[in-house]
Amino acid sequence: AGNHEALVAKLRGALSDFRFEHVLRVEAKALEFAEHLGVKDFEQVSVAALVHDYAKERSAEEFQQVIVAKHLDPDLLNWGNAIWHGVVGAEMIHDELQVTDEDILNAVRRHTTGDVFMTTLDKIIYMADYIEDGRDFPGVDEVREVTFNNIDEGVAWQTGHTLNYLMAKQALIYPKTILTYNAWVAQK
Ligand code: DGI
Ligand code: FE
Ligand code: FE
Ligand code: FE
Repeated sequence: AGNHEALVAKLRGALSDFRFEHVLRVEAKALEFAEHLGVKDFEQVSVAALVHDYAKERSAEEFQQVIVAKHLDPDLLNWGNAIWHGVVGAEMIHDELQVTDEDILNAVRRHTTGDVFMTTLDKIIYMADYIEDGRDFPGVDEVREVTFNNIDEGVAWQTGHTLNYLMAKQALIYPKTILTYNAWVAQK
């Protein structure tokens, strides 16, 4: 539809070529999942994928301003772009792209850290971002296969591997990342 073309044009203008192309590959993969899972609302999947990294190239100052102005959790100020571009980015997507569908905004908020509770849309965006055709890391073909067989197992795979990767480089772990790990990976 015309809406779709207009949104793609806006994102082409807002993002570097490198990121814009990533976003298009995430959209293609997300639509594959949607069809595979029998999800009806392709338009919702499409918009969520297209906007998911909208804020990724914004400055720290811009994120800090939004956190303060919108009274978001002040602890966010202790984090950086990796955490901000989803959680704070959702506010920019709402205000600047007029995306008001809370299911889409939540999928953006959850796309980096996952969450304890995830909707099918959340899982589709979380996994499409991770295994889109441009991604290349050890195990990517395995996780592609796992995810197409069972998207929940894909979510668990990504959550476990991302936490391992972050710990191996002694990165700061955002608390929600640990909560996602406890919910999806840890033996209960
Ligand atoms: O924006 P993309 O690069 O397409 O993908 P993304 O939003 O899933 O971001 C992935 C990056 O975020 C990846 O390098 C790992 C990082 N990340 C995820 N959880 C955490 C984190 N970084 C830190 N420091 N802490 C986390 O808890
Ligand atoms: Fe992202
Ligand atoms: Fe991701
Ligand atoms: Fe992404």
